[in-house]
Amino acid sequence: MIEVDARPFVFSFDPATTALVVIDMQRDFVEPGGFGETLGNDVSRLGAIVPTVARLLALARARGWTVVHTRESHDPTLCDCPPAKRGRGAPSLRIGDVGPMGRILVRGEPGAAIVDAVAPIDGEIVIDKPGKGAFYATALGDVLRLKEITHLIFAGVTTEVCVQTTMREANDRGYDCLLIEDATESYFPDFKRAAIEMIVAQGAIVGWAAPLAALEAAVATKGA
Ligand code: C5J
Repeated sequence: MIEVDARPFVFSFDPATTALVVIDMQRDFVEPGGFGETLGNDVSRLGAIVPTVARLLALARARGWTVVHTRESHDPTLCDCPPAKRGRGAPSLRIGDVGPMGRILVRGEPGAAIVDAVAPIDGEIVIDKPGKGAFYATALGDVLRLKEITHLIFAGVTTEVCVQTTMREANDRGYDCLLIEDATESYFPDFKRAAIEMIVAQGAIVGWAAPLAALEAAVATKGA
């Protein structure tokens, strides 16, 4: 077992039954001209974590851990994008509209791709999800069950939307979840801080949080 110095207490996991889940590190959220920017956000905050997510991926790959990437994305017909989602906010471009990186959040378009520095490699699982949670309307639950995964380590964007939603879904399904706090980001620093506090509150009611250095130190100690 690997024991990570985490909040609110030590997070223990067996790498054989653990997956790293990297949420929505897509150009549409991280780069100028995508969905995040059309909503009026400063995307540079999200771009700043790319090197940390890459370091986390390098650790997982070096140790042979299961790696899952998610992409928030829709069918080109938008049959999986309800008005309750497409109509929200006042973006300059809505989901499905054509922007500088192709149609916003549509599968197969350049903007829906994961940024190069943290892109999936052969053998890694990629889940396209129409919702905020990665378990909703996807095969993620089945994929993890077949691999006998019990613990999930999370990174990606945005902390309080798709990361937190997926952690809550995972917690309800019985997974123990650790969030790598410097490998996740929000357009709103206060929301990131609050989301992490909510996750670890009340004795890890949703899960644990730790910096990447704590995970690296724990792995180095075990030589796992
Ligand atoms: C958002 C996400 N923020 N991946 N999506 O709409 O968090």
